[in-house]
Amino acid sequence: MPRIDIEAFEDEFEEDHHLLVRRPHEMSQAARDRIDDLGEARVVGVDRGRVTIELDGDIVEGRFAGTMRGEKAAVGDRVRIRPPRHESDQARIVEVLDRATVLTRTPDDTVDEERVVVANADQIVVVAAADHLDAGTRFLDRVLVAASVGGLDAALCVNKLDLIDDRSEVAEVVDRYGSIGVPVRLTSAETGEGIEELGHLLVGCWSAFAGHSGVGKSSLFNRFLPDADQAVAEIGPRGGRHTTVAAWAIEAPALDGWLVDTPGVRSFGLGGLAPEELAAHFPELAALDCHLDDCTHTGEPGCRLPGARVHPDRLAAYRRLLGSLREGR
Ligand SMILES: Nc1nc2c(ncn2[C@@H]2O[C@H](COP(=O)(O)OP(=O)(O)OP(=O)(O)O)[C@@H](O)[C@H]2O)c(=O)[nH]1
Ligand SMILES: [Mg+2]
Ligand SMILES: [Zn+2]
Repeated sequence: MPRIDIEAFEDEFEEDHHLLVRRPHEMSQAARDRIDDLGEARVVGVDRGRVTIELDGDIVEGRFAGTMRGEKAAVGDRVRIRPPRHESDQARIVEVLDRATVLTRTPDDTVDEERVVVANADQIVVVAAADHLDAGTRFLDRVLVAASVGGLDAALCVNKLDLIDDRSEVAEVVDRYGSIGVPVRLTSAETGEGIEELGHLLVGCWSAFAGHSGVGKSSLFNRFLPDADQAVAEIGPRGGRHTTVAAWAIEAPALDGWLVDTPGVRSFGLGGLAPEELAAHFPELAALDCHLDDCTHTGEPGCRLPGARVHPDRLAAYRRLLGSLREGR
């Protein structure tokens, strides 16, 4: 693999140079012939204007038709396609179809320019490192909101279990998120512990991995796809190197499903959300059935929060996010 200046990507990988980890094949004649019949494909990689699509088992390159200028597609998008005009040309994408689910983030909470992380995924698996659990759960609290907004399921995978001796903090996290219906899996991509249990969660659907850089997303991905060869970092003492630079979807026949590896991001902004909408995406707050209209559960007289059983860390997360979204107004 060529050496790339990873620091240059920072958090802005979408706008920067991309490295496709797997190049599409030349389009086979069979694929060309099928475009007319099928007319529909799924986006598995995006590199600026170039889009890689899966067409009934073939991975081919597509491009937007002239009429689509400015339109963006994300990994997971279903697109309507037309055959290439010339021998050397690519399949032409003429329409991005409506999304069943969408996971979006903003660079931070103060801007509302949303970027699509993945479209049409069934679930998002947040990967957290066992030796950086607090950072991981803070990331998870944000993704849970974004997943609720976008209609996906969410799960937590605590990875790098081999690096910790005392698992009491992990057990507490399992309880905290289990009680709000979030499946939690405990793994080590290094030793293989828990990989089978994680696999059960991934069977039969499109799952995307998300999380901070260096938590082990690509390493887990590779556990299910031994040939995928996703770049894995050697993390330096300062950590936080972005090794995966573009989202990529690959079929995992062993799981009868698809996996999407995404680059680590520093922050998962929720700037597209109005502060007053936030509580509806915290299931334990929505379940309060607070009869006050638009209650933000921050001391309103008659609010049902006092006396209710909400985990203090989740309540703190809610208040922190609410504060940050209000500041962004
Ligand atoms: N000890 C230990 N190391 C792990 C484990 N999983 C991954 N690693 C190591 O952690 C480093 C980062 O792993 P990656 O899989 O590249 O992490 P990533 O989340 O894909 O990172 P980005 O692509 O930058 O977002 C590599 O050196 C891996 O070998 C694990 O379970 N235990
Ligand atoms: Mg990676
Ligand atoms: Zn209330």
